[in-house]
Amino acid sequence: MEEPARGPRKKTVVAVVGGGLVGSLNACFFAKRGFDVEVFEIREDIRQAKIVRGRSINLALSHRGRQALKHVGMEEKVVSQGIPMNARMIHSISGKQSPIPYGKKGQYILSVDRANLNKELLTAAEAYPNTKLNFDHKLQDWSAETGQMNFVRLDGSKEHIKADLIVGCDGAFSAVRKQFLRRSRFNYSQTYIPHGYMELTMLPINGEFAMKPNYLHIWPRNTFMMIALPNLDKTFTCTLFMPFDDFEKITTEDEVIKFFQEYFPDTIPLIGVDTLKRDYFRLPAQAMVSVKCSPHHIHDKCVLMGDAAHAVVPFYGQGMNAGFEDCIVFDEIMNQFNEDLSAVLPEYSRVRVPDDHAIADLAMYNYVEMRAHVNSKWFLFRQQVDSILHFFMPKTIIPLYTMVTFTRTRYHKAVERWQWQNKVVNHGLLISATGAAVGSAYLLIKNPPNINKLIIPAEKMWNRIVAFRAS
Ligand code: FAD
Ligand code: EGU
Repeated sequence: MEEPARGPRKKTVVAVVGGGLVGSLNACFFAKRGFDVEVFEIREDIRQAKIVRGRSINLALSHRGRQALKHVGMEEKVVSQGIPMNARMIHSISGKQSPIPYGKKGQYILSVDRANLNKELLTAAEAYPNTKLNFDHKLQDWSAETGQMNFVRLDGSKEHIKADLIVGCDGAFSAVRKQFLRRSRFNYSQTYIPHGYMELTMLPINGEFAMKPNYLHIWPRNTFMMIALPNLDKTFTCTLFMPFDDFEKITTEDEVIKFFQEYFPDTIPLIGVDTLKRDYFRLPAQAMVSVKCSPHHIHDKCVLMGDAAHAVVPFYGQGMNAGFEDCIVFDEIMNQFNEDLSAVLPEYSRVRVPDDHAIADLAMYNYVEMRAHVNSKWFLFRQQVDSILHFFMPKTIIPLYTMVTFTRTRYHKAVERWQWQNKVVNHGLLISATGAAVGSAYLLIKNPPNINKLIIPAEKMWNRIVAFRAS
């Protein structure tokens, strides 16, 4: 890499491995600081490719992600291409729809198109004169000693490239991370959950959205769940979450329809019987993995961000948001330590690991919670309890999803606060229950009931038992 005559610039070369959501955003952050940035991405340029295959089609963008986009001047552009979702819409089996707002008026999350967001970020990164995008570059391995990376291209050729800093943004199955695994005192855990997911498209009906657009539609059915997010082209992308075992039990078109008739009957006319039969078998269900590791860096040479550092299950809508926030946190520490990488990288791990672990745990916790007993009634009930408590004690009780989704409260602080709130609430309940018990005891002593009226005659009791056994 020759140094072109382009005025004063730093010698430090930053290699961003992975040109996905976090990699392309991170390239902007490093380019803005004036580093020489090289992005290496295994795929072809998605802005030219005709078919983009990838993971989920749309995503929920919330406060943390927006703040990161704002740092590189991309917030407005991305927001203008997103669809606000002001509330969830809970669909019960009977087809009843109940909205639950995310917060006050004007508090909303955004449904954004993954491919479009990625394209915009690549274009933004490329606009910096000190950034170069290298597509069709697959990282094979690299050396922590020399900083040399080995790439393979589609034509089989190899390239060996050196960088001062390697930023691993290559996703949940990170090749950059592989080198971490060989080192002593590196912690690593990965868990596949028994659920898979499948995406189904709900087309517009008479040129209009098939359901209300400004909602995150949810069909909670204990072990099954479906979620739908709106797209700009007036379609919805429905994501069905279900244990792999159950996906495998459905093998014929008729079984698909039967399954939907039983659990998601209101969606059949909206998706359409034929579309449903076709889409269900188009792609097999996809797996979901949770990855935690620490530290997130090696010396002053390499740092992991985004899914490469913390793949989380999607049950909080935070994977991308957390990855985007990684970029802000790193940037803040760069300011604090004057871009001295030997100080910045350890500090980044120290500060960020607890938060990345916290969001991975929260997402997993919510997965377990949802599949255990969350049907539409329970979901409505829980959210209502939260908002009632918040209404009466707005300074004391803040719902967990609010802290996670609408603030930049550090994830691990949000968890601590949530646990504290639960204690306060349980304590409150205990006091009320004790009060109620003491109160009733007092009233009973004051007005003793007629014992004879309380004892149920044996014959009546027998009738009850028979009735119970028959039911
Ligand atoms: P990726 O998006 O995986 O990008 C990694 C990039 O690296 C890719 O472009 C890949 O081609 C490239 N790469 C991989 N290996 C190499 C290599 N060896 N050499 C070179 N390049 C390589 N998050 C949210 O915030 N909100 C949501 O609503 C949401 N919903 C989700 C729903 C589902 C079903 C799933 C599965 C995830 C969801 N997420 C959501 C999470 C989100 O998709 C991820 O957190 C996000 O994509 C992570 O971005 P990333 O750039 O770190 O990784
Ligand atoms: C899952 C898959 C509702 C997109 C968690 C809420 C999600 C998303 C929720 C997917 C749920 C679950 C929250 C948001 C969001 C809710 C949240 C989950 C977007 C606790 C495209 N989750 N998701 N919680 O509160 O905080 O609405 O695939 F069903 S956005 Cl599982 Cl806020």
